[in-house]
This record gives sequence, structure tokens and C-alpha cells, in this order.
Amino acid sequence: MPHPISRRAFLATAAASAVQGATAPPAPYGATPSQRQLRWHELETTAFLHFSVNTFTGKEWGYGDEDPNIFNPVAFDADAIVSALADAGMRGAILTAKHHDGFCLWPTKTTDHGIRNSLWRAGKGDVVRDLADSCRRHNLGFGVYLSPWDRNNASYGRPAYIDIYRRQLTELLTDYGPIFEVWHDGANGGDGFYGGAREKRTIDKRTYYDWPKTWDLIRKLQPNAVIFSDVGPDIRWVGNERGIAGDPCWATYDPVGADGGPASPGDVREKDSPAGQRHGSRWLPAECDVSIRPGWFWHESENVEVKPVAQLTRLYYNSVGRGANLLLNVPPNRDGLLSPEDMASLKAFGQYRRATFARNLAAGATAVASNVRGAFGPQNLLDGRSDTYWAAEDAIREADVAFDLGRETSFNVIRVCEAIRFGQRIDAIAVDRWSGSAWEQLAAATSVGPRRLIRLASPVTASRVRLRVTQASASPAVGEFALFVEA
Ligand code: FUL
Repeated sequence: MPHPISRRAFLATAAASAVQGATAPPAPYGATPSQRQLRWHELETTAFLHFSVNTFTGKEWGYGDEDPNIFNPVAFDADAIVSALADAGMRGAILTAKHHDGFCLWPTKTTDHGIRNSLWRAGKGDVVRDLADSCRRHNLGFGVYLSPWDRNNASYGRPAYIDIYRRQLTELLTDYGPIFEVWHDGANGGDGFYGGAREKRTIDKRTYYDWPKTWDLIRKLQPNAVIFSDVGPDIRWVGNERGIAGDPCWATYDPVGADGGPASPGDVREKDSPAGQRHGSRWLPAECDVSIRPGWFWHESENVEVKPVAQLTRLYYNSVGRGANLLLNVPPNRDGLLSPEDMASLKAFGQYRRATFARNLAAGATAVASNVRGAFGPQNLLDGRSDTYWAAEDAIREADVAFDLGRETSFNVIRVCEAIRFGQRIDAIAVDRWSGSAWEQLAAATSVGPRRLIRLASPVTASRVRLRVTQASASPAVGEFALFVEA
């Protein structure tokens, strides 16, 4: 496991200690991210792939009585899908290996309801394998969604099903290489086929799945994978399916159940999830899942309702820009490919991000801070590295850094990132520009955490800019300050 402080920063600190007296990194404040959470924060945007029998029946929730032969994506091409995702800047892809219909997209030994019994590739295909391999070739993480609710399985609702669910997870987490995220959705129980019983089955969300035991199994098989659910343990649902984080959106959170009691997947007080809680005791950052279409699965009638690039861009600022990650669903169609409408939006989204974020316009600035903790100077804000940072001395709660850009510069996007391995320390910031005779406030924001993007209504021009930490609960430690102009 890498040491949280880079060797360069460490040597710089050591040298500074020799000449200026000891300057250790700040002591962590409150909850801090694990290594696996830190890696996840760096992904920013990942893709969801909803693909199953529903793609062919036109439903959103399959009943579990589908003929496996309807699953026949004759032109399925994992590389065509994954290369489009990579081009759009997605750094991971999470596949519905099994949705509520119970149909398995890999040749599982646990049930007959799956691709092994479909016409597709004469029952010899493996969607999970093809996508996992392709993600590796394209340098994307690969993740799995395994629905806890299974409307096909005869044992659903009984203890035997929990064993089947864990065996399915074991197959997925053993046979397909590294998995970056395991996704448990919260929809649970109701009517279904259940091996022909065709009845309604309800379960106790708090006890039926014995989640801690399943999470131990995931830790054992894939220690680097983050686990997502309404309540974590690593990543929390943001509380809506519109792709929008709260403002503020704190990475810290202590979820409670809908009735105020203990929380579990499928049972959380959803209204708390968008914002999290300032000073919550757990590092439990938000993931914003949203579909590029009205539904999660591909439906021909929705080809005309694919979100255009301007809408994807707004979602990016309202999720990633508030310190959450964006999980954008792009469902393959009946051919087993992304439809041209989805491809066009994805492509434009990738172009927008590459052009806008290509170059930090503040990179060459000189930076002067109102307070510096030994060697952790403000120039570290501009070096493009995520492991170096500017820090203030222990007693400081308000501080600023003035940047001299050297020439008049136009920008309309500001990015600020805290050095989150020391916790979420900042409560509020403001950004000013020098008008020629005075500082003028351009924008203010609350939570920063892994990232805050401020998008101004139109570009402003300045040769000097100032970041102000206006409120903090511990001495600020900031990793990045950057300016961009939208393409
Ligand atoms: C929900 C499911 O019920 C939807 O079908 C979809 O998979 C969404 C991402 O999660 O819980």
C-alpha cells in the first residue's frame, strides 16, 4: 500500500524541517477515506451498462419467467461499447451481471436462467468475460451489479437463496480478474415467477441478506473493490436517480433507516443522502447514478429521448463538480451495441471534457498564501499532482492564496480540490478576481472535499485571482486550484 505522502513531498518536508524547524503534515481531521475510496474518487465518471432480457422484452423490471432464447444480441461487441465509453472519459464500467429478473449474463453454475441456455452464441457466450477483458484492454475498471432481488429463483425469500447469491458473487469475483466496484441496488422483494410459484414474497431488509457477511466475502475475494449500496460500506447512493448531488455534498455520513432506526440497503432515510452530514463519523461519499435515457434499459421508443451533450455536461457539474462521482447509464441495444444516438452524445461529452479541461490556465501563476505550514507552500496547488498540497498551520481556520497569472486570462470554470487524505476540513470558500483596484468576489461555495467545480455563467477576465478559505473546521490542506475556459 503506498504511503499517503509522496516521496517528493516527504523529502521536501524533511529538508524544510532541517532549516525551518519541524513541519509535519497536518493531523487528519474527522473521518478519512480508505485507499480504495481514494482510488475511486480519482475515477470521477464511470458508466453503467443495463443489459438483460429486458432489452428484448421492452420492460424495466423483468418478471423472471422469460424464455432465455429471447436474449440474442447477434452483433454484441464489447470493444465497440468500451471504446466509446473510454472516449467519453469514463474510467470504469459496471454491468448488470444479473438484474431483478434473475437472468445471468455469465455461464453461472447456480441457475439455468441465464445465457448458457440462450440461443446467443449457441449458449457458449459470456457477456461478463467479454466486457471485463475489454475494460482491461481499454484501461477501465470493471464492476458488477448483482441484484439481491431475484424474481426467477425458486428459493428467493428463503435462507437457501442467500447461499446462491453468495455463490454468484464468488463466481463473479473469482473468475473475471480485478473488480473495482460491487453494486447492490436497494429494490427488494415483491411479486415474481419464483420457480413457477408466481406469488408475492416479502423479506426483512434488515436481516434477510445478512449483509456484513456478504461484504466480508467481497473483501476476501476483491480487497480493492469498493462496495456500493444505500448505506455503503464504501460508497453511498446519492438518494435520487437524476444524477444530482446535494449542495453541499459532504463525503461524511451516518445513514439511518427510513424510520430513524438502523439503516440497511433498501432502507435509508433518502432525504439525507444527497447532502450527507458535516462531521458525520464515516467517510461515505456519494455516487450519482442516472441514465442517458428515461429508462435504465434500452427501448427503441426512447431513442429520441437520449440526453444531449449540454444535459450531460450539466449533470457532470452537479455531481462530479460537488465532490461525488457520476455513474452514467448507457444501455446496449438489441444488437448488443450502443445506439447511434447514445454514441453521439457520449462522443460530444468526451470532446467537451478533453477540450475544457486540457490545460490549467493558472498553472504558470505565482502563488502567495496568507499562511504556510513549513514546506507545504501554495505552489503545490498548481503542479498538476494529486499527492502534493498547500497547508496552513494548525491554528488557522481562514486563509487565502493570491495567484498572479502574469497576463489577462479568461476563464469560467474554477476547480478546487482538498487534500482529502487529511479529511474534509473546509466548510466554505470564495474566489475573487482583482479588478485593477480591488478584489471582487466571483463565487462562493460550501463543501469542497475531493473536488468542487464552479461554473460561472460566462467567462471573466483577470490577471490576478484569489482563493479564500472563509470557514474551516481544521487548518486547510488543499491539493489543487485550477482555472479553465469552456470549449
Ligand atoms: C434500481 C433498480 O430497481 C433499477 O431497475 C435500476 O437497476 C437502478 C440503477 O437501481 O434499484
